[in-house]
This record gives sequence, structure tokens and C-alpha cells, in this order.
Amino acid sequence: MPDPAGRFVVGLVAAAVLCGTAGYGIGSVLGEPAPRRISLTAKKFEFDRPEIHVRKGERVTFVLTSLDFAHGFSIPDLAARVDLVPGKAVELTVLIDRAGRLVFLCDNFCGDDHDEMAGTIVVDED
Ligand SMILES: [Cu+2]
Repeated sequence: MPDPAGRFVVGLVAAAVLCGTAGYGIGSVLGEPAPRRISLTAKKFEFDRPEIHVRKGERVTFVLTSLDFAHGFSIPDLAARVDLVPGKAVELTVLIDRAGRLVFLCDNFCGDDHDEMAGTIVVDED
């Protein structure tokens, strides 16, 4: 007699092996590498990483946390932004489609030194 529970476990293991291959995630099924995940923490008036290095052509998921305020996270050159939620991680996935230096900044006014709350994404050609 077939064992449905056993088949389910075999299926799960197979899926886990496929998804774990070479560091690629679910996207590997579609031939795309999973985005690289980069964590950033915001608090008045700074991000914990003022400079981030990535490669042109990379997809990056920023995993963003705020310790104190509903800061914004914006990359104007990529027309990408998200509102942060204190105490909760929010994600923003972007395709880094150009080399050079991209600014990221808080775009929700958060106090006197709000204008200082920015950093740089350094994008290498390859
Ligand atoms: Cu701000």
C-alpha cells in the first residue's frame, strides 16, 4: 500500500535540495538567482551601514529595520522606496542596473538631522 506521508517527505527533501543548489533560491526554477539579501538598520539619524558594495546586474533585497521611527528608505536613482516600520523588517528588492555610486536616504522627515541620514551604494562594473 502506498504511503502518502512518506511521499510527501521525499517531495519536501527534493524541493529543499533543488532550492539549495549553489545558493540559488526558488528563482532558480525560473533560471534567475535569488536576490542577495542585505540588512540595514535605521535610527535617528543614520543607517548602520553608510556604504554598501554591490555589482552591476545584481538583484538585491534590502531587509530594513527601524529602531525608533517610521523612517523612509529611498534610492532615487532607481525610483525605489519603502516606508520602514519600527520593530518590524520590511523588504525592498531592486535590480542594480547601472555602475557608479547611488545614494540611499531617509525620505520621511524624522528630526533636526534628517538631512544627514543617507549613504552610498557603490556599484562595481563586474
Ligand atoms: Cu529622516
